[in-house]
Amino acid sequence: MKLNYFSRGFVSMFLLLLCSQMIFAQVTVMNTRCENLANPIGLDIAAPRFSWQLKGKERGIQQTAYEIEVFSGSPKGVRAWTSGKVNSDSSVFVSYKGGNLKSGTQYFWHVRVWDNKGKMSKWSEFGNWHTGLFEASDWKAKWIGGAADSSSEQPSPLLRKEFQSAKKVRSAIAYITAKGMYEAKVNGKRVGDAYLSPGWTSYNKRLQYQVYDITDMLRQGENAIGVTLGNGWYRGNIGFQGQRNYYGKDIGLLFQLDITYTDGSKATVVSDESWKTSTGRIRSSEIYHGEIIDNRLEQNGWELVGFDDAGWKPAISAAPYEHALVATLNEPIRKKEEFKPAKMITTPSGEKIIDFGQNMVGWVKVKVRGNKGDSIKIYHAEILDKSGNFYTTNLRAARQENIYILSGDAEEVFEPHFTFQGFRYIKIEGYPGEIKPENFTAITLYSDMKPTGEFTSSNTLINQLQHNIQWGQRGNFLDVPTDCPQRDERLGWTGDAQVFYRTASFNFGVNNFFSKWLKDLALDQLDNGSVPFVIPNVLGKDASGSAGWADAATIIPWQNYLAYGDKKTLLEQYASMEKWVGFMNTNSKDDLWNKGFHFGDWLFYRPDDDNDGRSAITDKYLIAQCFYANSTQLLINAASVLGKNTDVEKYTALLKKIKAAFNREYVTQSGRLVSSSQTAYVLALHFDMLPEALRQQAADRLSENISNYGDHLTTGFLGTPYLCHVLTRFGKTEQAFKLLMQESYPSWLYPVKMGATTIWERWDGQKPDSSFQTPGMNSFNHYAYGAIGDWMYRTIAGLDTEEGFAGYKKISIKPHIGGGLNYAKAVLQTNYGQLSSEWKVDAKGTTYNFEIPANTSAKVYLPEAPGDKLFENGKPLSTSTIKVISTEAGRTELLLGSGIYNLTVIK
Ligand code: RAM
Repeated sequence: MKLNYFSRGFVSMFLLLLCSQMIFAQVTVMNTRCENLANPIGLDIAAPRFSWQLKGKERGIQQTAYEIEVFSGSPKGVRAWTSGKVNSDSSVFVSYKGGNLKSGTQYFWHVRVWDNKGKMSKWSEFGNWHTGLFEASDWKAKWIGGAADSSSEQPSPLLRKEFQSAKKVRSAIAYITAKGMYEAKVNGKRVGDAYLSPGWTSYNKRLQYQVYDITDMLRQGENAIGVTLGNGWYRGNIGFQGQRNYYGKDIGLLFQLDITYTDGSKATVVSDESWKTSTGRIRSSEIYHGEIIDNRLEQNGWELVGFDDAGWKPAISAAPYEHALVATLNEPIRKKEEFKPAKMITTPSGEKIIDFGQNMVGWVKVKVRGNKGDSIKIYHAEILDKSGNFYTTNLRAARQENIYILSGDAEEVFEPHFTFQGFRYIKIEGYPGEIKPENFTAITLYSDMKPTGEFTSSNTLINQLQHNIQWGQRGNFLDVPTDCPQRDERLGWTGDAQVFYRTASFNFGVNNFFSKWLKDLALDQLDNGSVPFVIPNVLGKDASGSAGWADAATIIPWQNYLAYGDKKTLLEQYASMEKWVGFMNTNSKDDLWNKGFHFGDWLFYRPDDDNDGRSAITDKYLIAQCFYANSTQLLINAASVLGKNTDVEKYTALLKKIKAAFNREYVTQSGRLVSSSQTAYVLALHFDMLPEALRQQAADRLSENISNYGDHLTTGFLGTPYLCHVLTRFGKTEQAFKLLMQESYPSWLYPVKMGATTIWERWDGQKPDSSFQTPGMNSFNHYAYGAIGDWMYRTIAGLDTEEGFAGYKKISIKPHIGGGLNYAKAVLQTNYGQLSSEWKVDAKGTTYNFEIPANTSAKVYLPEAPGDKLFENGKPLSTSTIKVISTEAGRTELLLGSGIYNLTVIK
């Protein structure tokens, strides 16, 4: 047959199409990240790790090989590395293995993969990262300080510099940090969208700098830089004993701008004594106490070219920073949600109040018109008292008030810079004219972690609880995990962080946030291995070593490994983990750690009318021994993942002795614990302290204890996170559901019923008669008890990483139906992609919907009996390709490859 020209063309096109279909797999590579971030700027990691996700329509997609290419300067630049085709199913945390990376350089990378059908994907889109400054000698800038005046107010120094940018700019990269806090402007525009920079690290050990691409902000010719400094954590009041200047008396700036012109020539603008300084409108700023802004003192145009700075002084040359300058690893603090007033209230005592409807962390932007010298005061509170008046006693010494003084020029807009407030309500004083809702906007500020998890159910109270948990995390993940955001505390309490870690890792991407904080933990750890109560440690070395707090050193790195498969952080923390176990070991006698100060099961149930001995007191040394064992176990786990076999042996032998000592000291022959509290049984069971034969009876005692309290929990910070997990493990999920659904105090839903919008520090922060718990310790935004979120995700929805496989490479889905719910769903953005589990119950039966990301597989355990009728997409399961691993009474185990599944069970 002869083909004419047209049909020949058609056929070859068709063949080409067919070929490309054969060559290119159905999979696409997407969501590429470098060190968990999309196109990060300022990484000082010598071998950054790449991650990507596979997407495709088919089920059961697995990666069999990958290839990565890295170029410097541009996607068409010099090739810095090619991995070649590597046979591997790794798509998360694949390390760069090329030559040494250069300082201050942008690198571009892409990746392609081969799937389990032998097909190759297209190259991904290019991702990039910009390296930080690897060597101290890369810094040409000098530390400078600003104007100070003798007033006790400590006004914010302003620093300015004009410079020429002679030619057309190809790139302009600014490296900035401060002792204190900074806000930088170039030609009057704010540099970047991060707040409270440079964030908080253990400043007496290391300080993070930030990197900004400001190419678009420069003009050919004259340019101006203006930087404002604030006290911040560095020298402001921090800690609850009124202390100041913890890290030093002087704040300062380090600024370096590296310009590359289009002709390839370079110029650098640095902070030095040629800069000028003065003060302006920010008269005082303090983290706890708020900010005072006096617009009458604004130096108009000071951050612009041509400003007359004749009256300004030369910047003071400041002492260089003596410790490590490091690039920023975690997401910066950014402005997030905005809230308009929900209600305007005049209280019984006549106060003018705005209710924003949500307890949050950030500040309020205020618009106003008035006369020169008018002064507005904005006070912040989390809650109203019994009579409906503004309540601030629980803030202790923290004033959290912003004072704005008007210049009288047209409309003025105020918002603070170097402070933050924990609040739902504001009280306004001195506002000229009518207080109108449109002039007040609440803005939240927190570390810009990626939202990764959602849990929803058919119960609105539980949904509100989940909302409160997430809002507790938003407000308190402010560069460090703080205990609370409002009173004179706001510190990185280690205990709180460890109890909440697992829940946190469901709700948001916290891998970088915690990797950064753990570095400070290791640095602040004492030489004897003890771990401070708070990180960064501002309470002194004696404030350390409490069981359940110091164990953040072992618990968080391990759980971070489980949640993300992050072996590098585990390896980096290993020495710190070992040191902490070493501390407990050194302080033990006959393998019993029963020395030192411990917070114990902090804020456990202790009713006011406690004359019937019902306080749920747990022996603090019993607790300590449990955590000693747990930390040792986690050290063994880490050692085994990291291939440290001698350590595995050494610590396994130690663990045996720790448990034996526990049983000698705290357990009767029949298995009763010396403290018959819920927490005692929970810890003993969760950490496998008891011999196998004594476990079930202990679980029964726990269960009986709960029933004796009328299905109420009595646990504090340390028992609460594991309580429901232990009940589930010992076949008592129904009782765990009862605790979760309990609406009367003490319970998770009691605060919800009382109108909470965040998690409270205490089970009864506000009593049923609306009176308050003791004001010295009564935060309404304290995430610790939000640790129940972990059980909701892992047990109700049943989402977990399979034991022995970290980071959801292999998944376990084990839903639990109960609590009167007829619907529950959890979604988690894993490193591999979206994972979800949903169940619905109705009269006909149960429906399950699952989504399993590509390059993973999931073992699904359905609580159904073999006799039940199982369907996939309406067809009997037996006719589908789904592999049934096993069936036994009350359980069917399936193996699912990636894809979307709909399973129904007809009763
Ligand atoms: C409180 C903190 C924190 C707790 C410690 C023991 O002051 O708020 O929540 O961990 O004490």
